[in-house]
Amino acid sequence: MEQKRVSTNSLEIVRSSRRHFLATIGKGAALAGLGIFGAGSDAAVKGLFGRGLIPAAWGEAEQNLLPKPDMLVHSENPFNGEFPPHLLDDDITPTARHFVRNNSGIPEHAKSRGLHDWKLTVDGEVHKELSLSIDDLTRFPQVTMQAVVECAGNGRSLFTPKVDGTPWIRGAVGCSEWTGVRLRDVLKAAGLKETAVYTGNYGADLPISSGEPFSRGIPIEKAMDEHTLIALKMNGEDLPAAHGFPARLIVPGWIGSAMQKWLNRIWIRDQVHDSEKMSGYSYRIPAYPPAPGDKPPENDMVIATSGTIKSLITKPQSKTSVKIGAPVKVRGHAWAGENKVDKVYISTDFGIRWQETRLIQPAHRYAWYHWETEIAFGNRGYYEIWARAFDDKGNAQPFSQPWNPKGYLGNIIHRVPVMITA
Ligand SMILES: Nc1nc2c(c(=O)[nH]1)N[C@H]1C(S)=C(S)[C@@H](COP(=O)(O)O)O[C@H]1N2
Ligand SMILES: [Mo]
Repeated sequence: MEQKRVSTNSLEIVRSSRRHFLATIGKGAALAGLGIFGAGSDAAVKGLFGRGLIPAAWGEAEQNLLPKPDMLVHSENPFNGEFPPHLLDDDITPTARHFVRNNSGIPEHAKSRGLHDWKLTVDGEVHKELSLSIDDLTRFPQVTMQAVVECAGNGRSLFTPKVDGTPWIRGAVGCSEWTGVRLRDVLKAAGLKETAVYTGNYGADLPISSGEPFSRGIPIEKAMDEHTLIALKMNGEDLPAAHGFPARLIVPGWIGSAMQKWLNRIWIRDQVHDSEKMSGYSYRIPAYPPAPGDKPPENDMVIATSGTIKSLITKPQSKTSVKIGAPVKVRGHAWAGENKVDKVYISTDFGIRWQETRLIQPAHRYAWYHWETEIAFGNRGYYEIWARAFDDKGNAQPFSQPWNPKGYLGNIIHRVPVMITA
């Protein structure tokens, strides 16, 4: 089940996370004043946290530390936290800025980085059962690629009527660089039987209360796709504890829950994986749009796979003040699940007129597209910058989105308020 929120007030969350952070790291001087919504903190943000800069306190020794500096913490156990859009401006998301989404606790061996008894088992519909150590895995060809990881519940708090579950705003998404081995190379080594249709992925994290451990799966075709990885590194370093040390799946274009962390078993199934998290309302969406608030019968729910067309405005920061006529750089990212981003438009007059932005092609098919433009405002007052992305299949972000019982795959347009002064 999705975890209950610990607080309903995001400012409260920020304060408590910051207090925790200052207490834990004790390097408050360098990082104080970076209140996520704080007016006047922008200069500090730019100085210390400019594009590509990693907070000083987030060195190698602190890679396992949570919360990450300036994270909006939704819950501590299990740990769930995200960043506001203006802190996601980097082209490649630094580990220090990547959201963390856990259904249960982080395994002890991941925290202590113990590898001695770690093994990845591949069993089920295979000719040869495998039990691989990290050394075994590093003998397969290593691949590095940027890939968007996004929680299916990103944007959940923007659904009306409200839905249960971690109230992600817009920051449960990142595009880091992942290094590891192709899942298909490992599956080829095991030799898939003709009966293989789906993977059942398992990790070392145990449920906090009762129920099955978190486990999901992917169809064999996606498992055999050259872009699907067993990742061992994130941004060039061994995976941090929170992100699945020592190994996790990266299933590009698909919802984050497909990307099992602390991976220790891949069970090849002769049917669609039927774990708890593949059933009922878990990571499943209605086959048709229900009336808002209506829960369709379970039989009408289908497994969520690819992400949707989305964009994020990372500059300017929400509530920035600008002078009439002053140039404003607007930029951000866009991504489209299995599809390609075609265009990103922005509007500064509440959606009446739209202007196309410069779209920068991604480093890799499943990496973030970046987009940018420059605007100026001719009048004073409260305005909003709206962004709307289109994919190559004619899909676009909606102004008002269809509802679903768990608030998955929300992609309503992003609106950033700005104050224009004389
Ligand atoms: N073992 C395990 N893997 C997991 C999860 C989990 O709770 N346990 N959460 C999943 C979900 S729902 C998401 S969105 C991604 C989040 O990855 P991240 O924490 O590295 O951002 O991990 C996925 N893999
Ligand atoms: Mo997720």
